[in-house]
Amino acid sequence: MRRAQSVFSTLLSRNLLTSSSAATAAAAAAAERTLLRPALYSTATTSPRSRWWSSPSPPASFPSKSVPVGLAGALSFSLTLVSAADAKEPPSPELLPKDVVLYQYEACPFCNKVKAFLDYYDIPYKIVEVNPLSKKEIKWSDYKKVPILVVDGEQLVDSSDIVNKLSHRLHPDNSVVDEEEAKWRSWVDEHLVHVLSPNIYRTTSEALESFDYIAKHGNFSTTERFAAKYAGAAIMYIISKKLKKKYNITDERAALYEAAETWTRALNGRDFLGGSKPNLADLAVFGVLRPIRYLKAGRDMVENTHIGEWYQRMETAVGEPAGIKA
Ligand SMILES: N[C@@H](CCC(=O)N[C@@H](CS)C(=O)NCC(=O)O)C(=O)O
Repeated sequence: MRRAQSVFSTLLSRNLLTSSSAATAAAAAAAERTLLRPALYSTATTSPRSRWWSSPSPPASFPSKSVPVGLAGALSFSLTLVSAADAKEPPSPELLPKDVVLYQYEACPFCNKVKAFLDYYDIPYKIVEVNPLSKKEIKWSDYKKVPILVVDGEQLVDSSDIVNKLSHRLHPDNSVVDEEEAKWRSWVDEHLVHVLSPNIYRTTSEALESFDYIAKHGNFSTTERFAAKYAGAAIMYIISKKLKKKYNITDERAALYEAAETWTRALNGRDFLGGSKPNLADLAVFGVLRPIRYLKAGRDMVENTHIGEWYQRMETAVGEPAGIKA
């Protein structure tokens, strides 16, 4: 990865930074550090549940999920809502943390994994969008990545560890390790996340689509925003080809479809891997896929595999991202 980064730094400085403006150079630095991660999009659908805090609307620039029309469609949609509402697991109020702050990049798959957990369990949280260039919002921490979750003043880092700790807090009596759940959570961190970048930066237009979202929703100054979109898309288009090699991916779309089908097969006819309710593996897969769902890669994935029904059940069960901008 380091070699890929330096290659791209060089390429960028030779070919793209003709004006060598500070903002574009800063965007290049950001691309090296941050934009190696998938450009992600948190989407939303109408939640059947009431929320403690109001939810943000989905970005207008993104196509929203289509809802089936007609009697059969309406019926199946209502049934989905009913079963998803049943799937909800509200924790007892005395176990809920009082103050939760998520330091994140909107586009980060690991951050979205944590958000899927918080949203599913209706844990109210505030969001601090970190500027990937200056990272000034997390200067107070020794940890230089996101997500960072501050729970009642305690710093938690690393998405899977964060979820483990929160889950233990909500279910203190549950010490049994579910091996199937653990296996698929590892699969998300070790396989699924690596398939994402090569897909969302696969072509120049897909890279631009991804960075259009990142530039709009990331914490950038106006000048950084413009530079981030075009320099970031160019860099990531090239880096994604390196990532393909690094993770031995020959056809990125085939790898994405294969991952989606592998997950669907793992469900083995169940609504969720957890059975009638999502477990931590369902939340992890959903969390990392959520930002790409309405990008071209995610649309292609749903059109060409069997993952769509599970994804829709998860959207309904988890509900809208409910974080409040701090
Ligand atoms: N294993 C960590 C990975 C976190 C991570 O790599 N986050 C990326 C953003 S998606 C990051 O902060 N990279 C450092 C940077 O942006 O400088 C987790 O699961 O939380």
